[in-house]
Amino acid sequence: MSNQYIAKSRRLRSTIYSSRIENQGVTSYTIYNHMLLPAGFEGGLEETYEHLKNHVQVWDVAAERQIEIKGKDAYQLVQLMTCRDLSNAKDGKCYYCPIIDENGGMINDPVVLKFSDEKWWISIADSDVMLFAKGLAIGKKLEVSIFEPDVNIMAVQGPKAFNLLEKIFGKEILDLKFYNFKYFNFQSTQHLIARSGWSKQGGVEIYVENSKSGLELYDLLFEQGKEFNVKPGCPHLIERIEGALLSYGNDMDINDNPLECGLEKFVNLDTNIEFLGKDNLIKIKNSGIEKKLMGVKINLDKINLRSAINLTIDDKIIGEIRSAVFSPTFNKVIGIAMINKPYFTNKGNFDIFIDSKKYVGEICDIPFV
Ligand code: THG
Repeated sequence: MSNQYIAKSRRLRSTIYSSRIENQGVTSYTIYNHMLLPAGFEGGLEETYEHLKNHVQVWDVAAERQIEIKGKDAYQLVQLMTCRDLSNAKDGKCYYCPIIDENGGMINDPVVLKFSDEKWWISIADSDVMLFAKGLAIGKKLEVSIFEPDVNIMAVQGPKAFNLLEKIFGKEILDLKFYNFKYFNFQSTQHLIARSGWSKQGGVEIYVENSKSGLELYDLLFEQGKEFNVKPGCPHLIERIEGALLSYGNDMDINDNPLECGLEKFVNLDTNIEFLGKDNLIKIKNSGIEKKLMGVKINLDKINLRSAINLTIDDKIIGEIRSAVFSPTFNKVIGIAMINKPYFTNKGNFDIFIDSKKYVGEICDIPFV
């Protein structure tokens, strides 16, 4: 098999950190929101996994783009797009929100930041939410402006994240609560920092608006982080599957609704908010879902999924595996699969064929335990 390279261009946008990570051992990229998102670093998947779980990493996640919704009708538009009730949302808080279409299909699963009723950021996964928002706003004649501000997130993740952050920002950073955000002073500027991030190891995300100062901060994190064994990193396939953090476009897409994706915690059908797809989601809830995202474990020591693979019982398709990786913790391949009714309640065994060889797996709950 040959190795291919991504031909970089203006359209596949670089980030303000690209030149840094390319001197720090980035080995692969994926494309996310038309932007480079690092996908691997020197050392390989298992070594970087151990490192993330024991130390601290700084990630270039600038591809988690912000869509700013600003103006008199900003709340109305944000609420129109999500089934999560944001009517009591507080300024300075983050909300994980399914964005759905008129059928209840998943458009995106962003983190939404509320600054005020009239200013929100939607920190999107990989789909063109800005265009969807603009269409809705134009159709509904809403008084809003919608644009992508120049914000480049770097995440600081890992069990030693706060040891490092405290050295730079002082004790105040330790008081930041999960899914809250605040501006913190750094040299002569301020940076928005949220206690969040796409790992279960703890840490923050720094929403860099001033790139010169952001790069100074990036460099300082590495200088001050030496004693904590800081390394560059990126969202980690093993860690995120073990923690069941969903990846839009991989685990779910517009053909799946949030109830099927296990996101019922973020679906509010009993209040009087107005959002697209509400009637359909109520119908789906009443009749019950036909498929559900579940965990799977397979007796295999490696896998490289490029597309979904069917799972079968006695040659009958019972679902498909959508993300998978070998987990050193479980010493098996683990994955996230969309499983048809009634198999998602039975949690039995299934067969999977890879390179025409048959392997056996079992359905389980996520997060994996
Ligand atoms: N941070 C920011 N923006 C993002 C992501 C992020 N945009 C793209 C992508 N990630 C969006 N997807 C997710 C998926 C899961 C979570 C966050 C963003 C997540 N979930 C928590 C969990 O499952 O533990 C639950 C959060 C809650 O309880 O409210 O963190 O990572 N800025």
